[in-house]
Amino acid sequence: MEQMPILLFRSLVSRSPPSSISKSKPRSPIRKKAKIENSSRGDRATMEVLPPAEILPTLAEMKARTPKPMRIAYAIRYGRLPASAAAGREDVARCVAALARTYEPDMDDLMEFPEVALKLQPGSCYLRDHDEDAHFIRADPGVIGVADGVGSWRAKGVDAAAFSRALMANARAQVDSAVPGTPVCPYKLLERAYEQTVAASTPGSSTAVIVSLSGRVLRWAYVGDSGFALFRRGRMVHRSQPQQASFNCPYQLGAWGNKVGEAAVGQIAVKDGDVLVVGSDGLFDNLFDSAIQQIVRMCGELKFSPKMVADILAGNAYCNARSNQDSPFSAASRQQQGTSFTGGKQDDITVVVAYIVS
Ligand SMILES: [Mn+2]
Repeated sequence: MEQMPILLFRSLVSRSPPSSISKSKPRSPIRKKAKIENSSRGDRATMEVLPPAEILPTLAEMKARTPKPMRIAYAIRYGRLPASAAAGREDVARCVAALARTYEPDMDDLMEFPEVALKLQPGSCYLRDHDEDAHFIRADPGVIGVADGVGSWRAKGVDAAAFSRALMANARAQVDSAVPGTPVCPYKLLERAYEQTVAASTPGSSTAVIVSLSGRVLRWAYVGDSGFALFRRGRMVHRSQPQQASFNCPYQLGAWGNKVGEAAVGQIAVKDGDVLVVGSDGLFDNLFDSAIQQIVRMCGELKFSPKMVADILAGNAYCNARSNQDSPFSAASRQQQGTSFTGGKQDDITVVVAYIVS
């Protein structure tokens, strides 16, 4: 059976609201090492992961805004209630049907270039672990950047956040000093920001993604596993493919790292109503694409703001990182190195969600 993102499940299906979880009896702190060592024994199956305090208001609002028939429908879909719970409830049956609906992206739309310019309506959530991610958002002229400082510098006594922060600060400053109305080329922006960051002898290294919207075209440049996904009518229509040298070792920008010339670049025509999700690997290593899509779809149906979507995505990634559920990280490790652990990757989680609107 399809797995429901933990927080959605708890928030919508359980009787107690998420905010009451923190009132339950105290639990021992969860450490990453212990998690990986114990995970194969399955003894964390009933472990409860507390949602991060930052997103509790969003979870409470999500619960308040989700109609009861829809909550029952989710409980049926994910096996918490029998299908018979919809008997005689036309409202519940309608919600069950809505959840089962298949969304077909209209691929012809990808080639369409109508005249009206679109803009970004953004919101973000940053849940810190070592606080080495950095990001910036400029709704006008429509630029989003996310960078993730490579943590292994920490062991060498280097500030692992230095490169990601300087890279994003330099990129943001470039955007802010540009002549208004000038379209932003993500590759050139990343290149200049990188050159400035290296010229200042900034230590460390970082993965990075920059996306820009001008007119009706979304453009991108990225190095490593900071990435993005684009959704149309509830369906993922594009997803960046992480660049990595080996398992858990992404391409990275730095004085001695990969160069901007190795960046993946591209563009895609977008439509009014599309949803863009940009994030660090703290998001993409902890939530499968299917779960991200499910959350984007549900939040769209409930008319949530981009900020709420970002909170819910980040909150689910946070809980998955600390759970014993399989994750893209554990699945990739199994595939690439034959390991058997399940669970996610405890990490900084940066999520920027932007609605593309006219
Ligand atoms: Mn990371």
